[in-house]
Amino acid sequence: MAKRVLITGITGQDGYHLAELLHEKGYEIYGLIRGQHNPKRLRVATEQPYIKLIEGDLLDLSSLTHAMTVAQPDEVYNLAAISHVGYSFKTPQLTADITGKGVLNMLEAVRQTGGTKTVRFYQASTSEMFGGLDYNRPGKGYDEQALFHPRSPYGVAKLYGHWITKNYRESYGMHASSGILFNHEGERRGLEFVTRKISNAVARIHLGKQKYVELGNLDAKRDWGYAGDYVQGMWLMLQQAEPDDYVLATGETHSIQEFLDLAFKEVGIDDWQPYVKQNAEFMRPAEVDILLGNPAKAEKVLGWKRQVDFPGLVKLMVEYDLGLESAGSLK
Ligand code: NDP
Ligand code: GDR
Repeated sequence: MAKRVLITGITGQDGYHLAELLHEKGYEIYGLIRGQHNPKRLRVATEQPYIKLIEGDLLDLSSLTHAMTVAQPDEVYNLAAISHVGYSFKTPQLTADITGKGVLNMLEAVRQTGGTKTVRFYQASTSEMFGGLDYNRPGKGYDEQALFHPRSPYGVAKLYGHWITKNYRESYGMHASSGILFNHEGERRGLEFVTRKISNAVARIHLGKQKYVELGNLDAKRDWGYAGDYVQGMWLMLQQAEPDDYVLATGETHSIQEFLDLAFKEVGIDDWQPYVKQNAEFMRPAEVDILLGNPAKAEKVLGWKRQVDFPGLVKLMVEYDLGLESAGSLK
């Protein structure tokens, strides 16, 4: 019998890659979709017709218990969230409700539909919980034992989600695991995130459709991997006999300026300065200056290893956007 899975956040970047992976593995896939008129429904129906969509919202427990009843899943991946750090400063309460309390709602839906001992649960935790301040292991990177010090409403809400997942594991014996994932990007990344904003702008500038790109802080450093590699790690976590928490990261950190260097070089531009303007609108009230992860535990226990390196990631994103923007326009 095919395994059954319920994925929240199915219209997001990770929902796309995870569904592709689980489809290859023969899963029967259910995806939660919100809103009475969600334009992304058409994209999913066209590109991934094997996904059965169920209407629901992380804010509405009744819709989540209904989704559980329909999907009868063996595995639940809770990927839904307000996921943009900058936006979370503008909507702190909504972020707390969706990104924080929404996790509790999903866990309760599993419990209330009798899945405590049968359903395996994945929570999308994040390196934003570390916040970059207590960077007390230079060169070694944050691992599962590092101190949390979130620096945004998003990071704080995710920390609640992280701990409530642990609490359901300890209280009810649920097979509930959190992946503490560092930034992962790719051709499906939303245009509001810095890597995709750059790769898309580079393609448009090359094609004469745009003159420059406006960015915020160019000095921040991130541990950037490829989303397709990271969903493999999520799946591996739920295949373990025991639930646990794991960091997924590359173990390398690069600045936004390094990303710009490589991205513009892809289209033959060595000096990107004339094409980048700084705009305070994209600065955050509190910034995470540097993130570097230590994936040693995931590599040892799960046998997980990222495949795409930093130059490979930048290249694949710019190439994808050159293809898209040559064919039409995303904007
Ligand atoms: P995206 O922003 O691409 O996707 C977020 C998804 O959440 C969308 O499908 C969105 O639906 C859905 N969603 C938002 N609010 C609700 C709600 N109230 N009810 C139901 N669904 C909702 O995020 P990613 O795919 O990049 O990330 C997946 C998860 O992993 C997120 O939780 C994110 O915080 C976390 N994470 C991501 C990392 C990364 O680098 N990508 C790193 C670490 C953690 P809609 O399309 O309708 O808006
Ligand atoms: P992040 O990703 O905040 O790390 O969260 P994002 O790409 O938004 O920002 C990365 C860094 O780039 C700086 N920056 C800009 N960011 C955006 N979005 N737009 C700009 O114009 C810009 N200019 C500079 C930011 O200040 C920041 O330092 C992502 C999300 O996927 C989270 O959901 C996830 O949990 C973390 O990664 C790990």
